[in-house]
Amino acid sequence: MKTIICEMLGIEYPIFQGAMAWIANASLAAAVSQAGGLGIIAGGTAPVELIRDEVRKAKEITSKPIGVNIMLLSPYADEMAKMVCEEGIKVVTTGAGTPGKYMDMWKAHDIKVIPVVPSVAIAKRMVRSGADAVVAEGTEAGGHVGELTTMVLVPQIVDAVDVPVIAAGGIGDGRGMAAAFMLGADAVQIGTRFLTAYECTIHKNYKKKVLNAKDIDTVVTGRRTGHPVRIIKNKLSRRFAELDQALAPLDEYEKLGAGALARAVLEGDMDRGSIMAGQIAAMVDKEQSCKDIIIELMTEANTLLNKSSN
Ligand code: TUI
Repeated sequence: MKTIICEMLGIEYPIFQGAMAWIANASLAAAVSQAGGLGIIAGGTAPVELIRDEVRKAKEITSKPIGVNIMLLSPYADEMAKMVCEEGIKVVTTGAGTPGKYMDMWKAHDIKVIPVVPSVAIAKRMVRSGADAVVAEGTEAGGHVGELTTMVLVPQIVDAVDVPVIAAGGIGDGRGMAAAFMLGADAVQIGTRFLTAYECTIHKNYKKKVLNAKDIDTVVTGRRTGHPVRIIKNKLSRRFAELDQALAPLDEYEKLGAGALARAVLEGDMDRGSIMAGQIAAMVDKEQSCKDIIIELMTEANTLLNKSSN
């Protein structure tokens, strides 16, 4: 299943690994790239030298293409934007904002720019400013999310822009992948399924939470702040709900959320930590290598798509 995205990026399979902040490091991204997908190192809100190290480590593990995601709310976004040029990265995805001001610099370094977008209007704006493709991310995804579902968002963006579209949010197996292709996507981006990969180095408590999650176990917190975030329900999500109820000042959300993702990922604090995961967590029930995940996805999706074309 070679698509226009495979050709554009020089990858074997049309599967991106979602750039999960504090989670998508050299170990995970290199394993996905080595298996033929596109591994993406997440910049998140980490200092730039930490991410530069991850990029260098990943390049020691694999010579295949590796992407970097720049989270545009990060205080280090400007430095991160320069770092990808210095390190010879050829694919950049962006999240939580518009990367227009970096576009000329990235183009001059022959970098393919693929913003993640939650709506048609933002997708069009990204393409006007020079995006090579867009990731259409539905609200089923984990982390910072928009309002629209993948089912609704992907076909509308496919119709609205003339660049390849990568579908994200709620895709965790070959059925979801095949469905995304039916909606017109040229690739998929998958985050949550990779949380339980052997090469994913998050705390074992985090993996257990994902493995045990049921269908209604995620919730979107902080809608009032303008930065809604999907996490697995826990004490922290209930505290956020209390702030909603009390119409608390918005800086209280910030205080509660500060450092919470790192607490979950690194310390395994499942009460006060922010356990970001998509709705698909309920369907993740085993630990596997990235290679096995990708083979399973491709086999299932190919079988379904072949059946539908007969
Ligand atoms: O970025 C994500 N997901 C994320 S980022 C993250 S880390 C974080 N840290 C602190 C605060 C918030 C998050 C965890 N998960 N997904 C991609 C995404 N991008 N979803 C939505 C958007 C988006 C939203 C608005 C992209 C562009 C946009 O443009 C607004 C504008 O008008 O510029």
